[in-house]
Amino acid sequence: MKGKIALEEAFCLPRLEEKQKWWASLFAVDAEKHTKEIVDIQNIRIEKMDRHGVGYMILSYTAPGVQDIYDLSEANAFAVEVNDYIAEQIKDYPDRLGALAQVSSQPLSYGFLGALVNDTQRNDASGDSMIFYDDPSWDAFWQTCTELDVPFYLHPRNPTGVFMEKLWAPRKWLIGPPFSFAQGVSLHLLGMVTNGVFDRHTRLQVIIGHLGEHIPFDLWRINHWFEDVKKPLGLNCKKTIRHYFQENIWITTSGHFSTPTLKYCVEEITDSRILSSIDYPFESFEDGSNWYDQADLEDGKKRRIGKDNAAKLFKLGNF
Ligand code: GRE
Repeated sequence: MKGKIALEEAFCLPRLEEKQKWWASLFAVDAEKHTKEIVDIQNIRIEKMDRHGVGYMILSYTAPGVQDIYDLSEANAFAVEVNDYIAEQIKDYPDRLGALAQVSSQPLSYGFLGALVNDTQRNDASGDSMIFYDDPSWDAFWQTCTELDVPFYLHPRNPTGVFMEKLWAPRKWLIGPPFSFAQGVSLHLLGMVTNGVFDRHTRLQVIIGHLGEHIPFDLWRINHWFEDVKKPLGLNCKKTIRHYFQENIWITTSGHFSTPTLKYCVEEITDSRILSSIDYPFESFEDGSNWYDQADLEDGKKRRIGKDNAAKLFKLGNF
């Protein structure tokens, strides 16, 4: 399929290449290749886009990014540096490359298409304390997102502090994509649902990757327990979990290239809330694109998930 739009696609600042090499060594079989790909914006990436029919790519800064910096002025400075850098890198490719802003407390600027946050914000040096965005103190931020009418991508990050030590370190092979990433993001997103963020900000649009970070597979059970038990006990979010998945939440195919699983998600949450993505360079560009191109999916659905939904959500025009 030509003109696909991909939107969970990472880059890293070249000055942090060494740090990225270390990070890649934790996750990537070929850390050298991974590092080359993640610091590249205009060469390897665009060549792969041309080869695999990706018309437009929305880039975001790799995890944990700003969310790992607990000093506010340092966090602000890093967000500004990243945003300045990517704005400059993409400015000559308006038809091919867009970006999501890194945010700390600076306003969204540069015509970014939305913002991406890597799960919880570290709130101290130890990593024991973290900030979730389901607290009413973040209402002004959500209001800004809805006023600007831009979506917010809730991306995973690595566990920190005592949580890393007690829960994950003894089970280290579950850290990251096999399990901990989905656990972190699904806790955070369901916290936003149950703590009323989408009731206070009814137009807010939040995207989660990896075919919904396990939540779609539990929709029936979550819905049953919310509606039949937790609401009678006091849970007071106004709509059902299924409603929020129709009105506020989007999922992407990033890093989850399974046709039966995608079809299941289409059945549960419809093709109008799903966006194709790769998760490059954590996953291979070739695997993600070839899988999507060959997936046994009706043409209209393939087109909507492959590009039309993203073009509309990000106001990109026709692809
Ligand atoms: C990511 O998307 O940020 C990511 C990592 C490490 C491994 C896989 C992955 O940071 O998808």
